Amino acid sequence: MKLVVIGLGQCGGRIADEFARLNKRARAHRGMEIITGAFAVNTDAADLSGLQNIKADYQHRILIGGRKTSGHGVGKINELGAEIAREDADKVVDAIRSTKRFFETDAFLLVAGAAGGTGSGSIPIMTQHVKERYGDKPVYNLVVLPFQHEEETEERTIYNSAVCIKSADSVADAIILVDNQRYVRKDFSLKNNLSKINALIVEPFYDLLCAGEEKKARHIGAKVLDAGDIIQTLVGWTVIGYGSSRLSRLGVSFGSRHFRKKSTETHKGIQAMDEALSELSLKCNPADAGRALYLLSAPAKEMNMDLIKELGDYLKELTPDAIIRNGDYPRERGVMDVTVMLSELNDVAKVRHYYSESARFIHEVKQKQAQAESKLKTVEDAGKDIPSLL
Ligand SMILES: Nc1nc2c(ncn2[C@@H]2O[C@H](COP(=O)(O)OP(=O)(O)OP(=O)(O)O)[C@@H](O)[C@H]2O)c(=O)[nH]1
Ligand SMILES: [Mg+2]
Repeated sequence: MKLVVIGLGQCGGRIADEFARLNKRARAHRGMEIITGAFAVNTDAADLSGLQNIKADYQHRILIGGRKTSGHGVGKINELGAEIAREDADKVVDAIRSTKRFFETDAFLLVAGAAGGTGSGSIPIMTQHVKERYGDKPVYNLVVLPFQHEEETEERTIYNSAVCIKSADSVADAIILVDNQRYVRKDFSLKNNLSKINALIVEPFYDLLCAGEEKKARHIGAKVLDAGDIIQTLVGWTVIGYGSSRLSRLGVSFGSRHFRKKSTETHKGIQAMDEALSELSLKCNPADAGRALYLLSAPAKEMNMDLIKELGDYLKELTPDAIIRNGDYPRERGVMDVTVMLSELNDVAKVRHYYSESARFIHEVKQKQAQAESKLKTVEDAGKDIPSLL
């Protein structure tokens, strides 16, 4: 599958840059392209200069809102991010049109952090414009949810997130939710290592995007998971996960029909799928998924249809209502990898939490405003007989 990736704001831009890196890796190691164009859009010129893999020209690193922000961002006011996106959307749409191999693109992926200003405000607006202009291709969003400490210390964090995801949900074909806090849980030192987190966020996309682009027979599975399968799976709220089991050399000494080898393979496969499910990009209940997919990637000799079926049965138990698509991807690396996507989730606790907390926030803001106005009125009343110099 080939994507055009557009990163909005600092978080979005850096993750788009990471996708550009993924494409370089696919080109160097697998001789294929998985990203037809990578763009970063920001109101902050310094953030754009810090990127490493996205082409450095103004058509790939796109500065918007120059007059309004003088190149310094919108300071977490996502309404302003949205307004600027509305004014400058054509700049972005025109740049996409210049993508060299645009005709090969299967879908768009727009990326942003929900809690900021530029990315949070502009992602729904840009999604709308891209959809209007390129109606025949699906447009997906990847939205990064804030760390817990941000939710606790900055009032606007939750409100921005709620407004961003609600708006994105009304325009995007699917929203892949990624919770920053999940990566800290895994390894606390990551809290201050955003680039490491970004690498972990994009990693599950590598095999997923590559599998359908293989041209060499020895890397083409019995059941190829291609762009069509992914597009059929991606609808509404979505999460993604990735797990890996190291293969011991032991397996090689048995013939492929040996019962011990088969049970080892199954065990390793289930172990990788368990990891993928416990490391999903956002905590959710798999039973709420309406669609799911899994991709098994391992050396050809370690894979067989039984293993794929057993993984399918296992996932079906956890997602009884989901239509499940799958694929196998023969790659030699001494590991067995499983990528899982759960989509069309009909309930996401975190989304509900943002919505209900924001409703309270809006109420509190209104109350505070009313209080402030009445205090101001008291001061004005007290000074009404004082002469003014103006
Ligand atoms: N995973 C990840 N999250 C990031 C990164 N940079 C920022 N964030 C998160 O994104 C949110 C802030 O959004 P930013 O992208 O910094 O904001 P912006 O879109 O540039 O908007 P303004 O700076 O307000 O104009 C916070 O929740 C951050 O934790 C990053 O590189 N990776
Ligand atoms: Mg910024």
